[in-house]
Amino acid sequence: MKLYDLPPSPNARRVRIFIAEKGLEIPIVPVNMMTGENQSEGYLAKNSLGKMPLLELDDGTCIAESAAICRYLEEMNPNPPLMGRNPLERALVEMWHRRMEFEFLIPVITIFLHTGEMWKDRVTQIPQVAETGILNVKERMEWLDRELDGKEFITGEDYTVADITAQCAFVMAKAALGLRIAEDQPKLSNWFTRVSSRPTARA
Ligand SMILES: N[C@@H](CCC(=O)N[C@@H](CS)C(=O)NCC(=O)O)C(=O)O
Repeated sequence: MKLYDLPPSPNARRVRIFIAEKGLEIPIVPVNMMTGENQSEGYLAKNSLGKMPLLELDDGTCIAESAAICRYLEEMNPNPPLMGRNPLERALVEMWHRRMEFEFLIPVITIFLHTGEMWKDRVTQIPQVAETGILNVKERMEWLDRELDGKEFITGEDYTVADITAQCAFVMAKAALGLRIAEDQPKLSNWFTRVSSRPTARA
């Protein structure tokens, strides 16, 4: 098994953190997007969208999409559980995971695509998309601060894939967009400190 990786990518990072939390050792193959390696015939045969991360199994089966990779690894390595222990927990983790993906990770990546210098020649950048996106993400940060009231982690007591996806979104928001958690959001800020201080956070 090997993981095709794009080191600075938040999607790749969430899978790396997931792997580290599981205590798995999976060989990493870095893919150089800047030289177009992900658009090579060989890579497109593995993932026709040319995106990373991608998990290739020993029989050659390729699993793209971070959430699908995490699902496979969870099923194959149930401990520690990162996607819930029973039907209800699994549904609630998925609910929060999707919220973290749709409300934070995808918007943050979209803002970066519409503002980042490196995307200038690859994407038609529309400043208004970024402006609206920033306002929406800020609003969602206020929402999440309220939602974290009385909770250790996004879904409750347990650290899950929802936290992993959210922490990757917040790291990117800060590093690439300068979008920080506001001072009057202590619950969100404390949660971020908690997840960032886990040994796997730099995976
Ligand atoms: N929905 C996919 C998104 C994967 C994705 O967009 N990866 C980006 C990096 S964050 C990528 O590989 N971009 C390369 C490109 O667009 O050329 C997932 O969850 O894994």
